[in-house]
Amino acid sequence: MAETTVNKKTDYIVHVRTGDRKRAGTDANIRIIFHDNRGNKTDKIRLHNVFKNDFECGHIDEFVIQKQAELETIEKIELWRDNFGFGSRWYCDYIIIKKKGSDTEYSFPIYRWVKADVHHFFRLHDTMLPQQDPMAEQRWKEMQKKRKKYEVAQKVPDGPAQVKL
Ligand SMILES: [Ca+2]
Repeated sequence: MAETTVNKKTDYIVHVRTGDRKRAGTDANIRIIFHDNRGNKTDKIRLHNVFKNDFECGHIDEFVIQKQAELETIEKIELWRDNFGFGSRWYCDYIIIKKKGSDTEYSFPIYRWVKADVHHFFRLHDTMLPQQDPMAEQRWKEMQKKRKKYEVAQKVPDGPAQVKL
């Protein structure tokens, strides 16, 4: 194994937005692994709040993930779900990860249906340059479209700041 071992642990804050389209919400179990730029990764993490119905249509859910490997730059996420519940299908808009106590956000635009029992890999959109992207041309174009959509969505919180000028 060429991977370096991460002994240091840290907590992460994860925000997940479920799409507001029809039947976007789910009760399925959502699991995720974070991968960093050095080949390190977290354990399998179940995104789950005990007393809350997570992943409902149009909602942003927050998860506090404790004591996971302290990664450097989170470059990639591995995301999957099971088939639990009626209408387990799930449309995810995006996932944003932060290390607790840090302002750096790792944003993963998704904007797609997450199929059951398939491990989906998503890359950090800020670092994805065409020349580094091993994915096919078609895939790249698709991601660019999603990225544009994501940026538009992100402009909403900036609105009032622009008005202040
Ligand atoms: Ca739910």
